[in-house]
Amino acid sequence: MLQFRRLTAAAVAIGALVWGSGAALADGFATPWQLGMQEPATEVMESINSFHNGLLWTITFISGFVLALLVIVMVRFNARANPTPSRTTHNTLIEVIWTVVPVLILAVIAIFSFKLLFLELQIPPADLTVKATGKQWYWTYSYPDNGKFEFDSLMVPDDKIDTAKGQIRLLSVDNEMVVPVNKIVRVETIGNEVIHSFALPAFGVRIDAIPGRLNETWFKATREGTYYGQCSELCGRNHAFMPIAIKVVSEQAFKEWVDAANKRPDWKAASAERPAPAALAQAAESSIR
Ligand SMILES: [Cu+2]
Repeated sequence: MLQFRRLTAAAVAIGALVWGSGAALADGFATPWQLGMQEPATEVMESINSFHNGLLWTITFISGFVLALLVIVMVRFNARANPTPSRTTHNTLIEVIWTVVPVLILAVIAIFSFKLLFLELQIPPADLTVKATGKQWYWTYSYPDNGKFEFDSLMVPDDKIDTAKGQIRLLSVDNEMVVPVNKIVRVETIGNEVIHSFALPAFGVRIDAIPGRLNETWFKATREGTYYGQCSELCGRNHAFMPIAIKVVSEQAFKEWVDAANKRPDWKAASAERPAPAALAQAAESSIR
């Protein structure tokens, strides 16, 4: 009995630890011992989260129910406990039930699933558009409705990372994509030479960036902060070193940032005229170690 109590206490302690670290989730990136998904920062991600949790309860209940039936069969109807088995082979009512009930469960899941798909794929009228071009191996962001500037976003290499400034290894970049809070942002993605994938877990966004084909998605961030994602399509040697960082700021701060961006001659130049980022090869090299 004492043993059992000790075990329970240990389980509760571990649970509290995991739960506690889960509650203290950092915004925008994964943390060690994190349980569950990242803290949602858009309505879409909140819906994905609740759909995921609902499915988890459903499959847990179904698995528990099937397990319980199996245990009952093994205990009550084994050869020793039940030496003369029943000769029953069909029971129409039960057969109808075990066909219809799973169909109903799947239909209910489908309703919620389609609702979520429509929410993700029907792009509402956007307040601004940002084009994200996946390149080997960094992202270029263009702002067509805010003065047509564009810039490259490169990962901060290990030897330049400044944790005092809150930079995160393998996630922080030199120039973040900046967007205003509570505004609908349409993201257009395209690949420059191979397929990349623009993914941001806290926003519930993941869309391929394919050469020669413009894809689009959207998000509306409901909280200010910096959110991180990674290229999610194997795109070559430095696939792991082209993170996506999105800074969500107030509308006023966004306007100021746009004004400053429009004054940078290097950001006004078209990508063909811009020199390829020289730091890139070196940055990737130092991170691979
Ligand atoms: Cu990539």
